[in-house]
Amino acid sequence: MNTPTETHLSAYTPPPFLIEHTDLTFDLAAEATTVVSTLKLRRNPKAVDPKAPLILDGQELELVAIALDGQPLDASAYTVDDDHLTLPDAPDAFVLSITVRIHPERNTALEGLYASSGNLATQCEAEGFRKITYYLDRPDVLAPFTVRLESEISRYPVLLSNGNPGETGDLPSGRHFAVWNDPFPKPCYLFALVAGDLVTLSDSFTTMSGRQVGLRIHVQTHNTDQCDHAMASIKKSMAWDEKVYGREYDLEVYQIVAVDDFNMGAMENKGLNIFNSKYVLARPDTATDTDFEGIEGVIGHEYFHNWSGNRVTCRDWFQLSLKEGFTVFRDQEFTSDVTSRPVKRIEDVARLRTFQFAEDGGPMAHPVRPESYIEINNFYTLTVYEKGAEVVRMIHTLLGPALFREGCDLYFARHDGQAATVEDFVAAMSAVSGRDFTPFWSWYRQAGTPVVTVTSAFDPSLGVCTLTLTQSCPPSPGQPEKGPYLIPFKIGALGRAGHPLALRLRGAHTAAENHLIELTQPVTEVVFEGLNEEPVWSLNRGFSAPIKVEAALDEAALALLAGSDPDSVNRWDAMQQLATRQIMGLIPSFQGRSETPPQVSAGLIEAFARTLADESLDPALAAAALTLPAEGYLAEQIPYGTTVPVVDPVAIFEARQFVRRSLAQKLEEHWQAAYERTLSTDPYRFTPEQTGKRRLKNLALATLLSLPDPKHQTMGWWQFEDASNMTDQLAALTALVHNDAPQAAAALEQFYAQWRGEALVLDKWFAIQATAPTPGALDRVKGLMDHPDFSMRNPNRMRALIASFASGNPSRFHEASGAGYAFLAERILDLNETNPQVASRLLTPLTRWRRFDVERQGLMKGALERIAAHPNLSKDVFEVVSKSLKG
Ligand code: B3K
Ligand code: ZN
Repeated sequence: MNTPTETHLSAYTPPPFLIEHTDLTFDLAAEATTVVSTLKLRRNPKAVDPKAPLILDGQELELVAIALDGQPLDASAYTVDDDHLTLPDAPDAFVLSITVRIHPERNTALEGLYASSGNLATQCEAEGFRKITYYLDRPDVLAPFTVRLESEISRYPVLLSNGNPGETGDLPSGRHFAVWNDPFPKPCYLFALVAGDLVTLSDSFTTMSGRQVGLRIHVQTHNTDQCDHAMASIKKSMAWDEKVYGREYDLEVYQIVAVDDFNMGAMENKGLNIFNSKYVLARPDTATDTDFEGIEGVIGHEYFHNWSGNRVTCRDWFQLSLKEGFTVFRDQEFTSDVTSRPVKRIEDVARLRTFQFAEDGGPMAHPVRPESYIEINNFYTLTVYEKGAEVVRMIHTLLGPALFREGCDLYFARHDGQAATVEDFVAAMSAVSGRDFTPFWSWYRQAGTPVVTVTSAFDPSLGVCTLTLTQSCPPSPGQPEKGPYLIPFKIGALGRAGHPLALRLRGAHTAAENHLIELTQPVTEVVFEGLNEEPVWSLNRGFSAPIKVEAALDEAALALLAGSDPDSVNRWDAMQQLATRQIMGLIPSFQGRSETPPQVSAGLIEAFARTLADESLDPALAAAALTLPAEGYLAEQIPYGTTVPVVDPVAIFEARQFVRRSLAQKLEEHWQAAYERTLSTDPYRFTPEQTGKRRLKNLALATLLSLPDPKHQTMGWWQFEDASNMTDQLAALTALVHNDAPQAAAALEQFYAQWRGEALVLDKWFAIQATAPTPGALDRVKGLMDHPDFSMRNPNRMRALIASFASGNPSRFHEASGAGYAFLAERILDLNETNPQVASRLLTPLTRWRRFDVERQGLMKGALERIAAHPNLSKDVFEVVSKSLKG
């Protein structure tokens, strides 16, 4: 293989040609589809070279015909290679007509036009349109589209594309056609078409200016009873974007199609969103609370893209976070408003700290706005999405909600119909606030997680407390030195009795319980005066910046914050820190490096007891506080560097399990009481009240089942059998299987028999078995690969088994033999050619090889080297493997 080339942000130039109108005609069939494109082209007055050739992108296309202004082009007038069609002497303005043939049925990469369950669907972002026809496949070339679809009626009765519906009709020989017009200029990555045997559920929404918009969800016949929640979510999203951002929908119809084979979650194609069915289908008995929340959030996300992404799109793929970070921020706020703000924030913070921080510390670390890539699909990351959202959130914090809204309005007004940059977004925020964002830019340009170290010096005689805040950021690949960040750091403090302290800054006249300190220098000193007692600091409240905070808070201080901090995130975090310290402290005992028998501290037990007994606490927040930090988060707490200590996933698992069992045993009655008081016979509803109770109840169940006690196991079995909703049924099944209860096998069998016809539920059945930390996990996974319901080709099913095992079962995946690594490497090579995007994602656990002991390092590196040596590596896999071995 030739080494793939890198694309650099610094090499951006405007497109040499623009497209004034795009006209497409499809003659659709899975075996062979013919695409006729008619492009109205003209030279871009902003082109660097006014004589540049026209170079269209195209891959895996059979060129059938090509004509310029209606005249067939002579073969000498153009060249074709694997990736391009080039016209060296293109005129200044002309119409180019190209006919190509493609083969959706052979498309296993699920990018471009492909077949799924007998239907046809597209996925074009980032660079999939070039697999449909020759085109200027870059986001800064925008055109209105007219699309005509033709097919057999019986095979594809429903024909959909972007925009507003146009003419439809029958054709001879049992065929029909449909025309779609999208008046809003768009880049081709937002193009979509769907053809298939689908049922359409219709509803409508009246926009703030009184226009009626048709809402349509298209699904396979057997799924029609699982769309109510999705439809309600669309309406909520539309109403929310009007209320909070003043953004109105712009077409006559808004459509969603659910497909079973999809590489990621969903896609915001203009007016025709295509979704992984996982993010559409839900019924109380088939979907969990988490699924319901995921659907609402993803529907919101894709809908919000209509403005942040579609009406204003990205100039180039380096600007990806311009639409993704911003839209994640928007969907997070939406979910906060329609569910529970503190619970949502805690979930997001936990995910960011566990997964994004790990990415930031690994070989694939990159800034929110990367400077180069080999394969852009590798950059749809937690950094671009979740850290990108945190960056927007910090702007929101610095400006306050009113100015932030003004900034958004200005950004949309200035750039509607354009392809914009991160600079444009920040410039709008700067214009409305008069603020200089120069010191803020580190967040977009530097990779890595900044660390803020806090020391506090209290002088009781003067009543003065000095906080010294020191920021730094560790090196990351290609960025050995980092400049300082502008960090919005929210703080408050409690007195020893747990009451909030009013804090007065030196020189200020008034005191406040909350302060927003802007750190811009490597070291900042802040002095508070008039204090009667030493403050217990509550730092980075609300997780106001995506950083690591290092402060030497003792156990008593953490216990105080865990019980009394008015900031929900920090109250939760204090409990996490208590538990983290406890578990980390026990690791040596489980590595045979400590003589003293392991023991759980009285302080932690007391803190858990208090939380469990506090009936006034929101059950959802109680559950969050009582959930032990995830193994991945614990691994993150071990310092980075080449010397010991190193991550030992087996000892982490055992230490965590020991703490869980000890808390179960010592507080058995508390857990039992919490379980009983959260039981309910109310019919299932997806409300914050109900989901909070179920969460606490199912945490209590899982904790109790960690004790091998027949009484609890029987309780688990009853819940499994009696459950009236999937949240409770799945929680019981997981508790039985993961704790190896005697009922586990029967429950698995019964669950399979009950749900074998529901693909999404069956995914859960595979995932539970793949993540069970019980012995023989790898053999189980291998065995399940032979199950008649398993398929490597369906991304959801593949992830349910393979990715769940590799990323969700660390103690078994990392078994010392290295068999897990060898297994994963084989699966990656399996998918390398058929579905490179998905293959590349599977690499994540192996990229972290430097964090482990010498033996594991050798085995993981060996697995990576085996992949690297493969002769036909896709760009996707090549990039991640080579950066992992180097970085
Ligand atoms: N924009 C799409 C993601 C496309 C991924 C391409 N590999 C979904 C989203 O973020 O809304
Ligand atoms: Zn998105």
